[in-house]
Amino acid sequence: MSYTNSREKFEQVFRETVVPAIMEDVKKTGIDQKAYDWLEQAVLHNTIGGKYNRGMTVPDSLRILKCNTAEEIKDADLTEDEYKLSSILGWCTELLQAMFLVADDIMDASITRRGHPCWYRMEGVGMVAINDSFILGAVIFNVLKRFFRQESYYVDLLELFHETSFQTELGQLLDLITAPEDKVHLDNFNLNKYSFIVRYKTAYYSFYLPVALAMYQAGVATEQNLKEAMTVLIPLGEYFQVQDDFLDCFGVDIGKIGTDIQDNKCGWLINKALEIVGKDSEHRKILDENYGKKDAECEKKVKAVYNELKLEQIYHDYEKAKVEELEALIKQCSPLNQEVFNKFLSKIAYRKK
Ligand code: GPP
Ligand code: MG
Ligand code: MG
Ligand code: MG
Repeated sequence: MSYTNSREKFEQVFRETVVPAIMEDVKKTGIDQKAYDWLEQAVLHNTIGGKYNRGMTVPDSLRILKCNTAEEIKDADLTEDEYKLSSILGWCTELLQAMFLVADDIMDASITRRGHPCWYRMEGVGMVAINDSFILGAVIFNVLKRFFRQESYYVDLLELFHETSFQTELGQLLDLITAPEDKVHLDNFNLNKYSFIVRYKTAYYSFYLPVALAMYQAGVATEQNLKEAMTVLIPLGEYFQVQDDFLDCFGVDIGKIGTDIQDNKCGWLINKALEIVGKDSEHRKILDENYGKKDAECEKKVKAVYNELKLEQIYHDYEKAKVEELEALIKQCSPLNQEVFNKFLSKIAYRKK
């Protein structure tokens, strides 16, 4: 069988293997049917329907990393078992993402996600979503135990999920306290702080994690390989979050409604705008008066400044330069890693959603 990976095939592993495993552990506790059904809904609502860029990267990367040379890649295949196991690791990254998104949408007061109401805004859910977020995180470790307990790299997987969660939570902390409600002070923002926030809240879990998982499964997680992964994937993740920040304001049909301006976020657009307008200008005054206000009219005024500053064009220029920079960085890596990183870059370069 020649290797194919598709959303459908990847989802099938979830529905047929991962969800039943999760639910079997829940059933064993003897919890009542209503809670059982609730959890199944919480799991499905918050995992199915995404792009699966993170999750599908695990099998895609394993297929490459199994090879000895770059020439072997085009004919390389995964056995059914390898595909299934790596997809399970992929689903663990998707579950981690689900845990973060459920909580993030509450913290960011978001309305929709993936074209549906955010979980906490679903009928009858509300703040139970906080506990559901914890459970989405906890079941990762049940799944790892069930399918990877006997592997030599089991402890590495546990440590990786723990460390990555910690990094993401630190990033989220800085993201939140740099954006206090009703205390707008744009001098608090700068690109250094921005870079810390996005590396920690997004890059580690979205980019380093799935590739590092594949390296462990392939048995190639040497210090050198993990270091190369870090060197490329953290900047790649930074680029991804810049895209997310751009789309928050300028995206069309992205399945979620942007909240960054009203939420007073230290995002890429406001940082760029501040850089351009200087400390003492008419534009700066408008930004000071309207950024971070829970008011659609104020949000419009900020967007009008962004348009006058031609931030859309500045973003497109940034994006082109960034992709070239990442390609150059990737060229310095070992041949197989180059293939892994290029594949990941190609999934997100110039994305519109
Ligand atoms: C993306 O930020 C970062 C996360 C979703 C990590 C959240 C971390 C926690 C510890 C809860 P974002 O708010 O810009 O994402 P989105 O635009 O998808 O809401
Ligand atoms: Mg958010
Ligand atoms: Mg957020
Ligand atoms: Mg965002």
